[in-house]
Amino acid sequence: MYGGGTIFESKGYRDLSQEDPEKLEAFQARIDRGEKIEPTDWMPEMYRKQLIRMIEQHAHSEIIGALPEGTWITRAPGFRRKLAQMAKVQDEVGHAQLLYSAAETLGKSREEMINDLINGKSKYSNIFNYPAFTWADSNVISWLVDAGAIVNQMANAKGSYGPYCRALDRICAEESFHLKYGHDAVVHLATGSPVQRKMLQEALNRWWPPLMHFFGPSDKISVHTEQLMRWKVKMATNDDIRQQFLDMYVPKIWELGLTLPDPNLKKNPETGLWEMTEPDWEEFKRVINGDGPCNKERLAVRKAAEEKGAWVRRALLSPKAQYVQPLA
Ligand code: FAQ
Repeated sequence: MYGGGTIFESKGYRDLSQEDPEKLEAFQARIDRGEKIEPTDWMPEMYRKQLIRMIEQHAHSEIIGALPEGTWITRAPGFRRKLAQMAKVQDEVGHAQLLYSAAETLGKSREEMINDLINGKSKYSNIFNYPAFTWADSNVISWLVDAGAIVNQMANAKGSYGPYCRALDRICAEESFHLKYGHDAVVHLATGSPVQRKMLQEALNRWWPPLMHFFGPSDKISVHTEQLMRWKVKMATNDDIRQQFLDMYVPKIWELGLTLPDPNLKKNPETGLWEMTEPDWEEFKRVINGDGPCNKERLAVRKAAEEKGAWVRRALLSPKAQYVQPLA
């Protein structure tokens, strides 16, 4: 609840009234026993619908997430950093491939998913709607956005839907390299010249509020968490994951002599929980609904890529393509 009500809609995702109660009970029992659900198994329509929503949003986040760092490939300082940046961006797009394949097992085609992204019907992570003005912005994404993604994905990789969990296992292995790359780049700036330190501090100040949004709305106003936890699609609540992230990374940020732009951020020694200024959920809602600083630009780039690549897809799907011999 938020000021007396949730600011998000459940959009009928909780309606199980059409399901056979016996089947529902047997399904829940499988989940409670820790079994994996596979694509051909019986599942409630809402479980399918929720998974498509979540995996699809995750896939979109990976391809859109490649854009802010992608713009820094040509401007990365030095050949070594350019190579690493390029490899990271390529990995993110590969993660989208894995995730789209996992979502397809639930019955939604990749074409439909991409169309829903381009038309603004599907969401993707709030955080990629902010600009990466400097090289330090790109480094903060590589370190802290990847760190946040890993905390979320490590938890959900132990969830109930087989294809999603297997994709997450592979993604986490690669993300751990990204994290090391991002940390190395941040340490380089933090231990560099005063100008580099200033650039880094300013980037951190810019990215902190969207990073606190990144883990999703607080448990008091999240609409899907309760059902998704029961079905073990989410293995921890949004607040739990945010707390885990703060616990792991705030000390590391402070160790580098950097500050965070929240005067209320501190760990309560009695509860063991981090206290912070309540994120601005109205801004979050605006951004995820299309009105952030870069939403239009991000979708325009995706749309252009889709249009430019149409001839490749047409050629590959053409009946004549099957006669083309692969190169030896
Ligand atoms: N951004 O009821 P809840 C990455 C929406 S991967 C946008 O709490 P839920 C890798 C939510 O969809 C990053 N929208 O929702 C990388 C819902 O709206 P809807 C992506 C958000 O699903 C790194 C409404 O708010 N990771 O970064 C966000 O239970 C570097 C109510 O929220 C994943 O997608 C948000 N942050 O919990 C790439 C992980 N949060 O759909 C490049 C999988 C919430 O009803 C560079 N997803 N909303 O219209 C999840 O774990 C969950 O979906 C949450 C949200 C935790 C994101």
